[in-house]
Parts: sequence; C-alpha cells; structure tokens
Amino acid sequence: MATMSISRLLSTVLPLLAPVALAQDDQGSLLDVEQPLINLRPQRSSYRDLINLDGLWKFALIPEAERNATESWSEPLSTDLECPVPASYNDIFVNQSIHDHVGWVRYQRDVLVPRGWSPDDRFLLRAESATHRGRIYVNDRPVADHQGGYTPFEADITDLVAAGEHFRLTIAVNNELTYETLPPGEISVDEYTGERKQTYFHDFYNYAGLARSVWIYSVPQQHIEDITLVTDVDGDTGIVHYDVEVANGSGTRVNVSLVDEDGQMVAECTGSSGELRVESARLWQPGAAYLYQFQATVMDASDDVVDSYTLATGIRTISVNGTKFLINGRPFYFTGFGKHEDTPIRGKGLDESYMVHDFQLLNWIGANSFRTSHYPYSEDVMNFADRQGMVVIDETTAVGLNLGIGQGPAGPETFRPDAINNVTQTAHKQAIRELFRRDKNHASVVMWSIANEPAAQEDGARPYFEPLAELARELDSTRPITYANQGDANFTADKIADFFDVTMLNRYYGWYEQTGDLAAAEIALEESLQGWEQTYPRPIIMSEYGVDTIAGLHAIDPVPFSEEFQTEYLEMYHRVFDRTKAMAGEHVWNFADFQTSIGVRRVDGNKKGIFTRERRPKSAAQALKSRWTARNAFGWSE
Ligand code: BDP
Repeated sequence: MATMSISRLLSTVLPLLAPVALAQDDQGSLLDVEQPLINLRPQRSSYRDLINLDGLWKFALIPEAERNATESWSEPLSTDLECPVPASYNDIFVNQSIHDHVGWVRYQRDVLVPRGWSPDDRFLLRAESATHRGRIYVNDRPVADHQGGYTPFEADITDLVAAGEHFRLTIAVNNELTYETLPPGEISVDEYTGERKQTYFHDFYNYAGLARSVWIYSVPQQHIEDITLVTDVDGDTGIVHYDVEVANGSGTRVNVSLVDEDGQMVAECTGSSGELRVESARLWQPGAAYLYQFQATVMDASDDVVDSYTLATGIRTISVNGTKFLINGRPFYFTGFGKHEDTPIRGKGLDESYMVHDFQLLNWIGANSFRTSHYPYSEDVMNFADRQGMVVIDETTAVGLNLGIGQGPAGPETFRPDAINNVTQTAHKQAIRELFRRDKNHASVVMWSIANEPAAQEDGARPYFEPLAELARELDSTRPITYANQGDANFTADKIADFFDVTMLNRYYGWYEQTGDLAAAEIALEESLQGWEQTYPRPIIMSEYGVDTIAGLHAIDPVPFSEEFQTEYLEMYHRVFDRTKAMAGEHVWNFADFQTSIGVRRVDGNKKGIFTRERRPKSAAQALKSRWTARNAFGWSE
C-alpha cells in the first residue's frame, strides 16, 4: 500500500469477538461456559457502578498433583500467603518454589456486592490481565476461562450473586507457555530432579499473575458494549465517525455529542452510527495532545436515559506516503524506545509511579514515541499516552516465533507442524482481535506491530502471516501495519515484508555481529538500510538497536559493556540514519534494563537500557537527549 488514507470503513471495523476455539490442554477442554463479549473498559456514571478489587489476595500454588482436580481450586484457601494485585507474583515472596513455579496458582478474596446495586442490572467481573491463562470462579462456579496474558476478559455473574451479599472470588492463573500459546514456549521434565521446567524463546522474564486490576461492575440490561471512533480531517473541520453498539438494544435510541477541553459541546448527532463534524477542530498532535470527550447516551422506548459512556478521542489522521510516515499530513520522525513493563519486585505489575516517571523521562530525553514491545501494555498506559501526546506502536504478544535465531540456515525450522503451527496461528489471530478491539480508539496508537522478530526468512512464514495481515487490515483499515524484522531475514531473505506498510528493523551490528568493531558495523548497517530502502521504498524505522551496558563501567577505549561504548555505538547508528533518506524513526533498545530468564548471556537481566532498572541514566542518556531535543519539536521531520 503506497498511500494509506484515513478511509472510514465502519462496516469493516472490528466485528464482535466471537468465542475462540482454544487449544485443549491436558485438563480437557476449556470450561463449558460461553465466553462473553468484551465490553468497553468499565467506568462509573449515573447508570453504572464500578468497584476496584485490587489489594492483598490470598495466594497459593496449585500443586501439579492437583492439576486436574479443578473443582477443588475454588475451595476456601487456608494460607498465610497474601499477594498484592496488581503485581506479578514471582519476586514478591522469598520463596524459590514460587519464583520458579511452572503451572497454576490461585488468588482468592471475599467480595461484597454493594447493597444498592439494582436487581435489574447486570453484574460483571473483569480481569485486565492474567498471565497467561486465567480461570475465574464465583463461589464454586467456574465463570470464565481465558488464554492470553495481556488482554482483559470478563464474566457475567448476574445470576450467581446478589446485591448486599458476599461471594468468594477465586482466580486461578497459569503461566505455561507451549506451541499453542503466545508467546510460545516448551515445557520439559528435568531428567535428574523430575521438576517441570519452562523454556521460552523471548528475552524477558516470564512474569506471571494478576499484573493489572480486577473489577466488579454493573451495567444496565440495555447498555453500551462497544464504541468505534475513526477520525478524519477536512480542511479546518475535524470529523469523528462513530459506531455505538448497544447490548439488548432493541427499542433504544442513541444520542452522541463531542465536548471540548473547556467543557463546551462542539457537535452532536443522533443514531447509533454517523459522523460528528467540528469546525476549527483542535487536532491531537504528538507532544501536544488535545482530547475531546465523546459522550454516548442511550434512551429506552419511553425516552428515559438508560446508559451513558464517555470516551476520550483525539482527532488526527495517519497515512504513509512514499517513505514518509504522516501524522495530520506532516512527516513524523519517531524518536524513543522499545520498552517493557518491568520493575523491581512488582515484575509486570502496573505501577503508576513508574508509569508517570517513565513518561517524565521520555519527555526529558526528547522521546516522542515508544513501542509496546513485546505485548499489549496496561490500558492505563495507553490512556496516559493519549493524554500526554505520546505516539505508540502497539504490538501483539507474538514474540519468540524464531527457534533458530542467529543460527543461520543450520538452525531449526520454526514454522512446522510440531512447533509454530496452525494452532499457534489461531492463537495469534485471537491475540490480534483482542488487541485491536481493546486499543482501536486510542489517538496515541498510530500503527500495529503484529509480531516481533519471527523467522521471516522461512518459506513457512508466508502462509503463516498472510492471513494474519489480512485479518489486521480487515479489522482496521485506518492504521498501517508492520512487524519487527530480525537480521536473519534481511532484505533479500525476508518472505513476508510485502504484507506490511512500514519496515521496522531490529539490528545489532557491532553487538551480536561485528562485536565491538564499530567500523565494520557501520558498513554492515549501511548496506542493510540501503538494501531495504531500494527493495521496499517506504518508511524505515529502526525499532531496536542497542548494547548491554553496565552502569558505572567506564573505559578509555570504548569496549563493549562500557558506558562509552554504548554512546559511540548509538552515535555510529545515528550517522548512518542521517544518511538514509527513508529513515522515519529510531527506537533504541531498551528504555531501561529489564529482567530476563536465567542464561549465561544475561547477568541479572538485559542491560541494554539507557536507564537502569531503577531509572537512573547511563551516560548515553545525555547524548540521546542532545540529539532528540535538537530535532524539530515533537519529531516533525520537514
Ligand atoms: C531482540 C529482541 C529483544 C531482545 C534483544 C536483545 O527483539 O526482545 O531483548 O534482541 O537481545 O532480538 O537485547
């Protein structure tokens, strides 16, 4: 696709999530309950209530011997262990068997349904993430089972609980990774100890648990379950195409309006789909967010308001034109990082202090964007990015689809029936559906990345990715799609690049190849970039480049691992970028040091951060700050 305009194709945007046929595990099929549609993120209004269930929950491992006794998992837990939610459980306890556990755990707490909740409403539970599979019980009843660790899931519990009464809430969480999950992994039994061992092919620690919030909420029977907004610009006029889906909506009417940041209503419309036009619209711009509040109201047959929902929306356009990535018609140059949700103790648990501080650091250093490497981030992060004018490349959790990475043709094949196969592909489709449905309305999200470093040089990559790229386009025709390419699939070898709109490259010349030799690395890098530019004349974003750097290690000659080497390596890359016409952005790997699995290549994790895990700057931070803040404000590249 040479030029992508914001065509509105409301008819094709995001059909409802159908329950997916997930792979069976050794406990038989998933629960015999219908998977409910995922509603919009719950919020409070005069018609809805919302209670946060975060805090300390009772916690226990489920021993392997009880793996199949699923009916006992919901029994009252007698334990001294309490685990915070939201947090990954691994680093919380001083207990290696919890840290290294492979299998199921359970969290449990008491919940009081508010006395004032109306028996006419529906009551739902929502877990924002259970890594990687979550099974919810209300008292003894299983009510939801969801595979996929970074997207929310729900259970309608209306018929099981009553206002003013307590119930026992249990969430069992499984951290296993196989070829049927995303990310994939392998479980083996140690020949000496008989212990189950989890291995995986991605470079970040397999943190698990309830890393994001859990909620109970009420909605009216007739309620807004989904909204799709697509924005466009016509001269000075901002356009918001909308589509509001009402559950049990027969006989209802929908009114919508748009309110600006001063609280003034600037447009209104009736009907469940249509368009709102705003004269002299303020656009959402990178570094200068402007958000309108889209308010939808539902009236029943007697014209009484039964539900309302408010969604922040930024009016902006995205397109790709030749080698330019355009936001609001202007060429945009991405500066920033691949990040991780990763902090000491809390693992992947949402931490608002780190979230706000990270954005402060991004702003300080002149970063206008980041990639949600390598999984969907918390919705709080996405909302914050909308408000802060931070540009986001939103990635699925398809990481590690590359079994012979760096081994060349001698390495094992990835796409084969007993490894990454049709079942993985089904899980991958579901991951795309869930991510797009969750994040489609974020102004900050300007592009979807549907995988990180797959073995794109293999013949099998083509039939694997073609339907995924088609699905992504069918779900969202308004944003470019991409994937992060790894060096084994350089421009002559890659078999899937033509499915995508933008080239994203992860390159480590000078680190994994030409280690320490920046002169040789500079030639290799330039060759690669020129090859991509000529073969695929479209924007190139360097989505990863970086080196492990030990904070405080200094050297006169810049040797690998020293702070001086990190700075010189980045400077070399930047020289080459500045000579490459198609460059549309640079994302350093990584924002901060992060935890990984144990391995001889990693000493207490990956140290490619520009900040340490505690967010202290290494020297390269100052060099990046000078480069990025000297650019035209917010990355405009004219
Ligand atoms: C790339 C991966 C990233 C790793 C990085 C590295 O995309 O997840 O952490 O390399 O090796 O292959 O540091």
